[in-house]
This record gives sequence, C-alpha cells and structure tokens, in this order.
Amino acid sequence: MTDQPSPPHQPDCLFCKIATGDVPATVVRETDTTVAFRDINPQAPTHILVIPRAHYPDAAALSAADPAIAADVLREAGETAAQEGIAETGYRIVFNTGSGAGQTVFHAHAHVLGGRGLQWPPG
Ligand code: D5M
Repeated sequence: MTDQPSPPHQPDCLFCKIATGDVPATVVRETDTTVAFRDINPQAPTHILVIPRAHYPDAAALSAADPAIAADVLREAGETAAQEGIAETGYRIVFNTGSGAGQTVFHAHAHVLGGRGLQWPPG
C-alpha cells in the first residue's frame, strides 16, 4: 500500500466516463470540479446526481482526501435544487456509502431528490 492520492480518473469507472463525456448523460450543471446529471433510474420527479470530476470511491474517501471538492459537491447539490425549483418545497441530499447502504457505483456521488413528499426514515 502507498499513500498516493487517487488518480483523477479510473478507466473502468462509469461516472469517470460521464465526467469526461465518453458516456452520454443528461447534464444539468457543470463546474471545473463537478458534474450534475439526471439519474437514469429516477426515484423522484427530480433526481439528479452530483459527482466530483476526480475519482474517489465514496463520499467518505472524497471528504478525507479533498474537503474543498467535497464542499463543491455539496454546494452544487444545493444550486442544482434551486435550479430545478425544488428548494422551496424541500429536497434530500443522499450519499449512499458502501454496498450495505445501497451504493452501486463506486465513484462518489450525491443524490438530489425532490418534487414529491419524502418519507423518514428512508428505506
Ligand atoms: O447510485 C447510483 C445511481 O446511478 C443509481 O441511482 C442509478 C444511477 N446510474 C447508473 N448508471 C447511470 C447512467 N449511465 N446515467 C445516469 N445515472 C446512472 P448508488 O447510490 O450507487 O446506488
């Protein structure tokens, strides 16, 4: 093991390919460090994923390695909610972290969900 930082992109990572444009997605916002795009299997009328362009396997790894980019992801989640018109009625930002919590794509991503009533606790 080394303490080398994660490389900026992993060749077999779906969300790295979306970040570079090699896989198409419905992108709604972009910054130098983040991309926001519509989830292919939406769980609410508005369901957007916000990813860092750089590859980290989950939100914990991202925030530990690069808190500034983790903050960018959070800020963009809020900006996306405002852009989508769900900020007034309320929305949820979710980071599934680990397969036991339902994470299926191991590139850090925030789900931004809104446009319907959201139950608590989540399933
Ligand atoms: O969330 C991973 C999410 O990624 C899940 O809600 C489906 C979504 N997904 C998977 N492939 C695509 C593509 N190609 N475009 C858009 N959205 C996609 P997790 O928290 O890891 O379960």
